[in-house]
Amino acid sequence: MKRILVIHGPNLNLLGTREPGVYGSVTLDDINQRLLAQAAERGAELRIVQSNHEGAIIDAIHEARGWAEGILINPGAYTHYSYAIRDAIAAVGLPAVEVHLSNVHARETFRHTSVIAPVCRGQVVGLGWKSYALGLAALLDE
Ligand code: CA2
Repeated sequence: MKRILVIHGPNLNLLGTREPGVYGSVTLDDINQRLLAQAAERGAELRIVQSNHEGAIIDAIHEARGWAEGILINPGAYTHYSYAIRDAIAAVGLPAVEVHLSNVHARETFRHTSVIAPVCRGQVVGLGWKSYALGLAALLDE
C-alpha cells in the first residue's frame, strides 16, 4: 500500500471563505475528501496536514520518514522563500510534488519563483483542486 503525506501550507484553511475569484469556491475539506476518495480507489493511505507555521510543516516532513513514500505539498506563500522547507524535503529524500491552485506564473512577479520546485519531482499549477488530484496521481504512479 502506498502512503502519501499531503501538506497544505499557510492560509489554505481559509479556502472557500474568501477570494473565490482567485482560489475558487471549494473548501479545504472538499479537496481533502476528493483526495481521500482518489487514494482509496488506488488502495493508498493519506496523512493530511494543514499548518500556518513553517516549523510545523518541517516537523511533518521529518515525521514522514519511515511512514510515507511520497509528499504532496502546497507550500502556500512559503513556496517563494522558504529554504528551510526546501532543505527538509531534500533531507528526507522522498519524492515530492508541488501543487498550486492558482497559476502562480500569471500573478505577481514574486510568485513566479519557487525555491521548493528544484527539490520536487514536478509541479502542477493553475488547475484549482485538480492540481492536487494530478499531483497525487503522479505520486501514486511512482
Ligand atoms: O495558488 C496556490 O495554491 C498558492 O499556493 C496559494 C497561496 C499563495 O501565497 C501562493 O502564491 C499560491 C496563498 C493561499 C491563500 O489562501 C487563501 C484562501 C482563501 C482566502 C485567502 C487566502
